[in-house]
Amino acid sequence: MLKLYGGAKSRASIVRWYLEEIGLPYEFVLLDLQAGEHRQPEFLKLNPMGKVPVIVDGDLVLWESGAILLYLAQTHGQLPSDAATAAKVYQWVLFANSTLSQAMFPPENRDRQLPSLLAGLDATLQGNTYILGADFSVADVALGSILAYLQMLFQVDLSPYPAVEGYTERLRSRPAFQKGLLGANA
Ligand SMILES: N[C@@H](CCC(=O)N[C@@H](CS)C(=O)NCC(=O)O)C(=O)O
Repeated sequence: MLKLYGGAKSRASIVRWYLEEIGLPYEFVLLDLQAGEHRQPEFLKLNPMGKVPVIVDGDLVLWESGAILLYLAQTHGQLPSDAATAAKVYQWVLFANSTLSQAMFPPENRDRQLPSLLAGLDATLQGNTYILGADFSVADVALGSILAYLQMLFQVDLSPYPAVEGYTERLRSRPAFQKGLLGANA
């Protein structure tokens, strides 16, 4: 069975959300990050960077939540076969994990960068149910997780961006979001 290593309130919850979406059984290995379990030699053999999440799937050891999401999507038939359409999925996963994530910290980034990013997202989401259009995809997990963190951790007010706010509410109502992103140790 696939093993997912994470900490309480860590980005492992992003992967848990997607595992719940695709219905793949997994074992969650909870590390005590406060106690530094992720810096112990045994864990550094899995991820020399000393970060969670990490998955172990058979012989594959993989870290970086975005890479894990894309691997799971590909191995579960959830990535478009056409390269140009798949590239749009990569675009949004990378945007969430780099550009949008970097706008969360430090606080001055939130002031400087978030308004234009949220305005761009709002324009994209107008008339769309999900970020790529009508269908939910792994890109929504990557993006929706960071938007949820912005609300939960930093109380970012999304009301000036009604399409983004509606999108986060749609994602929040999904059972897999509730279980993966908000459930035990999420
Ligand atoms: N870009 C990485 C970020 C990983 C990351 O920073 N994880 C945090 C937990 S949310 C961590 O392991 N922190 C422990 C540390 O840096 O000591 C990803 O998305 O997987």
